[in-house]
Amino acid sequence: MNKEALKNSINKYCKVKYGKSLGEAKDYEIFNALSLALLEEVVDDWSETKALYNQGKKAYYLSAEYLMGRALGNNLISMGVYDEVKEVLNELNIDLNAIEEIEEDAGLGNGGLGRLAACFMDSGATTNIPLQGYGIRYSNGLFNQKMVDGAQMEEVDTWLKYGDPWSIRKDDEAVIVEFSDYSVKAVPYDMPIIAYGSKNVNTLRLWQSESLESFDFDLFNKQEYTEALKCKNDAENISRVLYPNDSKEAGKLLRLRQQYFMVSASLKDIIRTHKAKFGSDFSSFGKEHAVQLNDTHPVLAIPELIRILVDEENVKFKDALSIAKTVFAYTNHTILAEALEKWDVKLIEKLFPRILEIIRHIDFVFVQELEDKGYDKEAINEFKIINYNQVRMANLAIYVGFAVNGVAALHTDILKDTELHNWYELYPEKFQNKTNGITPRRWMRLCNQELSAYITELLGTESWVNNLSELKQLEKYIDDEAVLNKLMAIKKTKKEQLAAYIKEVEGVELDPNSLFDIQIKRLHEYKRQLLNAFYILDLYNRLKANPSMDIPNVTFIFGAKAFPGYVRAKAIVKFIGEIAKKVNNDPVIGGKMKVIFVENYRVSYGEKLFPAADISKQISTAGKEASGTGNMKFMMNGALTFGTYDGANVEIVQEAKEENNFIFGLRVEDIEQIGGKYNSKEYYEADLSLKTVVDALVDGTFCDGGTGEFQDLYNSLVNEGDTYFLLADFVAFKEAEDKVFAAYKDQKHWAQMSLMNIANSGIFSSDRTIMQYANEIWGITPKTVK
Ligand code: 26V
Repeated sequence: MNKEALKNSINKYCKVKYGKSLGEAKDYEIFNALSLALLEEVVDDWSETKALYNQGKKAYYLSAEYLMGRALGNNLISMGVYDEVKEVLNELNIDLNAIEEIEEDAGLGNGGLGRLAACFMDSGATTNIPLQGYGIRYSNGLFNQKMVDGAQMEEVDTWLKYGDPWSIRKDDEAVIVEFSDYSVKAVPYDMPIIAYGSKNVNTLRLWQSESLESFDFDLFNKQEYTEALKCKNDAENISRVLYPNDSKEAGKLLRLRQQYFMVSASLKDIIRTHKAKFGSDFSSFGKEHAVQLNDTHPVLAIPELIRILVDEENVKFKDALSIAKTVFAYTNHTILAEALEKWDVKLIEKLFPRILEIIRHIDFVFVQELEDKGYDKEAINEFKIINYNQVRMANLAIYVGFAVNGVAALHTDILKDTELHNWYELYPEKFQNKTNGITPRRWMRLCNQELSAYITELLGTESWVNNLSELKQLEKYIDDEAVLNKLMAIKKTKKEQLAAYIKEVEGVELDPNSLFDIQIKRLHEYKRQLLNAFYILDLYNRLKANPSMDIPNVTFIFGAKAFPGYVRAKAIVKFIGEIAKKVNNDPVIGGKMKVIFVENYRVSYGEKLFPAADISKQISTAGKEASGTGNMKFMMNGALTFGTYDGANVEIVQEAKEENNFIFGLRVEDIEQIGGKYNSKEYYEADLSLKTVVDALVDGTFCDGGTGEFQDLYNSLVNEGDTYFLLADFVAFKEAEDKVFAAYKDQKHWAQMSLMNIANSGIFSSDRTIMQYANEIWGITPKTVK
């Protein structure tokens, strides 16, 4: 990269966009000018990549969520110019770090499923796979979380407020999406996904919904201004927010509209590229295109493809269904019943009656197939796509999809053995496992530059960044004191950096010499943040009773957003806030332990938290966490897993060995065995320390502001069966924590355990995952731009 040319380019964009010299520009203006200057460097490679990919089979990832986070730092790493650009900016008296921090996160997702999609985009580019992402360009991403007196409040996210320099709007490729009541324009915004180590630039195409006309001229002229703008508002609402509240019918309809909007626009786009190459010959469609359905949200793509083929391209229904059966593959991301989508037939009929007709037709054919195979009526009811006037989206996906995958070995086993057992018996050949992964560019190379530099020094090359299994070579330093000391020194640096950031944004002082124990993830009962909270409260009680108790200083950090309508999740946030207040303000504790719930946990906050952790808390009820990916981010950065035998934790300890982690609690088979016989009250009554912390919900120790929320939490555990086995796992949790404290005393051994985790994290690179999708599902090979 030519430094002078880059300086000129930044200056130029600053001038033409803001009419200012660089010296006068605000940080966000510099961010935009710099981003445009960098984009300019990749656009030619981007065009070349598109042309190259158009020559063969392509895969498309359809996802309602992309939790991209910030683009600038990541793109600098991928382009291999981070240090150079830092120098250039230094020479201009600009601090790159401050410019990075001004960027808003693109938070177009909720949690793991959306972040996985973002990691897959990165890995698809880096492994040179012809993979394109499709999604929705929500103008407001996931809400911003404000903590008001320990309780969560939601504020609208305005990620576009400083502009969106990394997207290119493609007006000439807009398509029209039709609903029964009106039609809208889907306008694509393309984001470059820049490969690390090659010239490939992949595309994430996000659709924005706009009105066909800007307003109704007649109505405006009649001075009926609100009515005149109705069509514009209706259209723009479709891509306004992620998961609109669906407690009423209007919200449900909006969600359904969003899903159809996304899949209809994407399929029209795919068909347009197909026709440009093959005209109206669709016989090779499945050889040219593979569509991965990220959970059930994009499953309407199936009837939409059939609709287009039958109604617009003169293909017979039977042939269209056969084509669809070669195109779609479905990933299941959860076994929680509440997340398995079902849509009322009435709603589908209201918005797109033809789609309902097609779904009915598919179901009819499916039932015939089952009858031919000799299934009886009862068995057929289990499989049917439409049942009790609801369309079961997963059933549609599994019947038409040619592959179905879970996201970790245990999760796939559970799908095969229990949740989808009947489907597995019907179509054993469709089922596959694809254990999740994370991109080492963002989750190591960018967010932990100190550790990355040191690994490169030890291995003598940076090739580990896109060949992560090379980390295994680090095992040879297991007894090397200098290496172990350096690893601990780097961890300390990351803890100091986090502490400084938390001091700045939260106003809370943390001790970087204490053990950092971190639980960051969506707030959900099955993830059991409440169990962690109970443990912390119990530790506090013990420390109060015995202030000279022999434990290392410890800092418990939480980060989580609770879904706005999820009352219990919000109550848990409040409860943790109450505990934090009590513990942090108690002079007897004197800094031995501290609790903090950080505000507005998101991708960019995660980049500061993961590298600073000593302990990674992964304590979901066995069988409930499909995979988890935060667990992998912690591991790669040298934290030890404190967790249950669940999701990818199982594979983490398989790789890094159980003795280098802290595994506790009931396993899937234990829970199956206990089954309906579980009596949480027995556990509650059997252990006084447990009873004391559970009672704290209701005995006046803490205040829920008179809402009764804490009483409801209490009831869920003591009187309503404790669905997630918190009380049953409490004692095992405590014992495992004792082992953590004992182990932390031996810093050398701790460093060895940490090294083992880093060295064995290679398999959790999403490069490995995406290559498995390409080889084993899509039948696609890499294509590298020369
Ligand atoms: C989402 C929501 C959002 C609204 C409130 C209720 C609710 C309940 C469940 C879900 C889960 C949606 C699916 C999901 O995000 N699954 C996650 O996918 C990750 C990537 O495969 C995986 O690592 C996580 O274990 C899994 O929970």
